[in-house]
Amino acid sequence: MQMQHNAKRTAVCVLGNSQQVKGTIRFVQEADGAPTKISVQINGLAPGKHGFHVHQFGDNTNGCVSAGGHFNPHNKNHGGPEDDDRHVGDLGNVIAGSDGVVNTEIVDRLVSLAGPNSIIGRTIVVHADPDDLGRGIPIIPVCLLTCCTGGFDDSRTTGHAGARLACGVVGISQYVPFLCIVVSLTNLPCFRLEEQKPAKL
Ligand SMILES: [Cu+2]
Ligand SMILES: [Zn+2]
Repeated sequence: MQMQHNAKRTAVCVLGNSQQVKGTIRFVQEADGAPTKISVQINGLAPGKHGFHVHQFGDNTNGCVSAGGHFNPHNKNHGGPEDDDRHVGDLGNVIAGSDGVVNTEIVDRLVSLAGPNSIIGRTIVVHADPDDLGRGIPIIPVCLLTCCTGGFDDSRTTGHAGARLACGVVGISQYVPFLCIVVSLTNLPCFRLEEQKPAKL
């Protein structure tokens, strides 16, 4: 079957740099400027929320640390995915079930696979702790009791999401129909709906 040329782009990230935490993240963007669909499969996490970001560099030479800070091409503060004031890389949290597995889909309006917001060649990081979405700043600016602050000085830069548990670089991929991803989770044979053709770059 001949696919019509369109601007659909796809990418994949294999999470590694960790003994326990593994995962695969797939990205599909139907056209330039369209939201990006992100299917996230991770296992080996502690149950609960984990900060989930795109970091600036695709450099994992020193593990996840060398990936730098959050991908922030427009010089904004850290925030949540729905905020206007956010890093492009701010994808919020993923939530692991009691089995330590994340299996979810995120649709993000800023993350792109081309142009200034492109995350190709950058690093996805999953963190040990929840991302506070930039809201951990104390309401009372001067607070003498440490117990009443509830805020952290890195809330507006990192979301106070703690250690980098696992990471991987986002690379250009061939298009895999979503049905195939779903079917592959069931370990049944996957019948491709159409021939894989690399997107024209
Ligand atoms: Cu991060
Ligand atoms: Zn951020």
